[in-house]
Amino acid sequence: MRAFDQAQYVASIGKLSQLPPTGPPEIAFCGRSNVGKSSAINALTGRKRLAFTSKTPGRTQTINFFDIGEGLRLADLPGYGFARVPQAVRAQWDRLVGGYLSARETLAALVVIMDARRPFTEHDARMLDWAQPLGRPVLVLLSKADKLGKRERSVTLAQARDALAARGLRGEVRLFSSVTRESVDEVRALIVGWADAWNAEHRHKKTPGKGE
Ligand SMILES: Nc1nc2c(ncn2[C@@H]2O[C@H](COP(=O)(O)OP(=O)(O)OP(=O)(O)O)[C@@H](O)[C@H]2O)c(=O)[nH]1
Ligand SMILES: [Mg+2]
Repeated sequence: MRAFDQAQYVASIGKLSQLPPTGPPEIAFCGRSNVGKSSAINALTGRKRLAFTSKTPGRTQTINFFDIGEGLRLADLPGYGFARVPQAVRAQWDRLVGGYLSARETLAALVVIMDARRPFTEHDARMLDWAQPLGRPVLVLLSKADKLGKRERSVTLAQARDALAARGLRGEVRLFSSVTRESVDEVRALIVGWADAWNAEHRHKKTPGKGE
């Protein structure tokens, strides 16, 4: 297993023109504001404050990149669906996140994080409709699963799997908690699998001497 605990901050970008050069396959973490994207990255890397978290929705406004060794990069995306955000900020989100997701050649997979207590909101559905044509594997994490009771857990999980299949998305669903670290090991393994698959598929396509 790759060294998640040796994750390194790479860059924060507020404009597409600032994107770091493509390198390792990237796994993008998207989801509504305050759903726990940055907390999930911290849980996966075993670090408290690698990605900044906050009780105030809309904390992450930039795309933040973190390298896990040489063959994997995580991208923490700004959240969507926060009602009190002015229209100009929303337009900026569309440009930045939409532009990144649709054009980044090294995007290997998407992690779409939803609140396990209120999954598949209208905004989440739009995000998945967005993701579908990208053709990348999708992992839906039902976050804050520590807040669910036993019965709610199985119902939520089954409903989420159905919702994903109904949209024709290739992917996985897991209950997740940054607090109890539920599913952390499994999610690490899924991410590494997608990054390795991406590396295996793209490495042999490289033309020697031309770089990437
Ligand atoms: N109980 C519980 N709380 C969580 C969990 N994950 C995150 N939180 C809390 O939810 C709040 C938001 O977490 P963040 O990780 O900052 O959320 P985010 O999705 O990155 O938010 P934005 O950057 O604003 O889009 C914080 O108060 C976290 O402590 C979890 O698994 N369980
Ligand atoms: Mg965040």
